[in-house]
Amino acid sequence: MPIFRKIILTAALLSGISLSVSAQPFTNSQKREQAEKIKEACRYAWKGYLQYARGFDALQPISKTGHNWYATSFLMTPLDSYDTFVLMGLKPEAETAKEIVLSKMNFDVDQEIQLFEINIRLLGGLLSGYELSGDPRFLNLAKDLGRRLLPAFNSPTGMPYRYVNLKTGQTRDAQSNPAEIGTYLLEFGKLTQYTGDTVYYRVAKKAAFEIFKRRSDLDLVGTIIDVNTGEWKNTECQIGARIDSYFEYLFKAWLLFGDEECYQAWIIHNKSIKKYLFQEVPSGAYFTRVDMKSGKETHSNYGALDAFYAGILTLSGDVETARKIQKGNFYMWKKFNLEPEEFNFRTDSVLYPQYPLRPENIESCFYLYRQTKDPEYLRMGQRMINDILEKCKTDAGYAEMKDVTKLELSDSMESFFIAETLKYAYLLFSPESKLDLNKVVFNTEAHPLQRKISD
Ligand code: DMJ
Repeated sequence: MPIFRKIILTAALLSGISLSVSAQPFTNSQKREQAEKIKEACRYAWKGYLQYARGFDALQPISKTGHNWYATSFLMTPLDSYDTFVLMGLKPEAETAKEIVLSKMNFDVDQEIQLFEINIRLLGGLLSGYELSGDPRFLNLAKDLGRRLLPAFNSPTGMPYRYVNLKTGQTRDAQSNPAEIGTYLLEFGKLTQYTGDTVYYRVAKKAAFEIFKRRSDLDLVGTIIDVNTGEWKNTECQIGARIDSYFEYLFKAWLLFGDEECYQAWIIHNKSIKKYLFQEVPSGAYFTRVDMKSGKETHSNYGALDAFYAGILTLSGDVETARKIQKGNFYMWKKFNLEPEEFNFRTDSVLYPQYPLRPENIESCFYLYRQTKDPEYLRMGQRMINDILEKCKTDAGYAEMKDVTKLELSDSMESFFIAETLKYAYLLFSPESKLDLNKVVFNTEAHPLQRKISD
């Protein structure tokens, strides 16, 4: 039996969870209609990019201009979007995105880049692009980029600096965080598979385990750490910004490569996350923030990024906890009709009101629906994606919400909107045959990576 199903079924049996539906099922034609609507939105967002920002990293959908992260464009939107177009069967869009990337991408530039973002969006996108298309030019670019990222790991601890120059290898910024240190296992593991060079997985794993070995006696980690000294600079533990994908990759490195040490590390962290961070209040369950040493609550903030953890719990077989968290996730969405970046789940008040088109809440719905087939998650996903498509639409694409309480838009459409938000929403309403979760693992930017090398 495939491992994913095996974990799920065993966990469901052990916890006595009923997999039966608890609400009216969606008909296939309702699902198809919703999937088509999302596909159409994807075409629309891409059309805006091509018309106003072709060749740039991203579209600014209000000023109708292009935006680059750095002095030179790294074609974030076309590369991040390519596999979404392939999964949606949008052939002309996929061809154009591929052509833009393969004809223009150049990493031989004297440019300092942020390691984490370039890894999850570009390296992840190139690797999934290669696996989906078989075009070796994607793989050659991935190898070239991977080699240029390696100098970042030359710190006294082996934890990477936040920035590295693609040409000179010069590094900068030792004040980093678990997410920016521990989110390379999947992409670098794939590079090791494809190049035969063990250095990639070795540095990625060392970096993640340098964090793990500095966990507190409570098995928690902090938010900021100095990669030169290995000293924690901020000891607040939470599962959102700056830590999130460190936990995600420990679990997924096991799912993708069968790495038992990563799995054990995740089990240890997850046990403590559930013990010290998990909180139930009348509106639902949330993960709070605590000091990594005392376990005492520091801030009862919860937000859009934290919502991903229900998906990881689902993948790990803990559907019972995932369902509770998803109830909180959806409450946060409904309360503001678009989730805020952070709110205080104890006082029910907004802390950071923006919504930059993030995917995590819908992503968790996708995993929960795949596992339970409970139409409740289709309803949640439908409400969320339709809110986005209605409230964030502009003449040229979709825009970030500056303030969910005032419905004011701001001039940005992040590349993860097509890469992740629309992809997970589409997959939620599509037949399972579109994407087999036994065969792929999504990186944290929703780039599907195959569990076996196909050539
Ligand atoms: C994405 O770039 C990735 O999902 C990352 O792990 C977190 N932030 C954004 C989406 O919200």
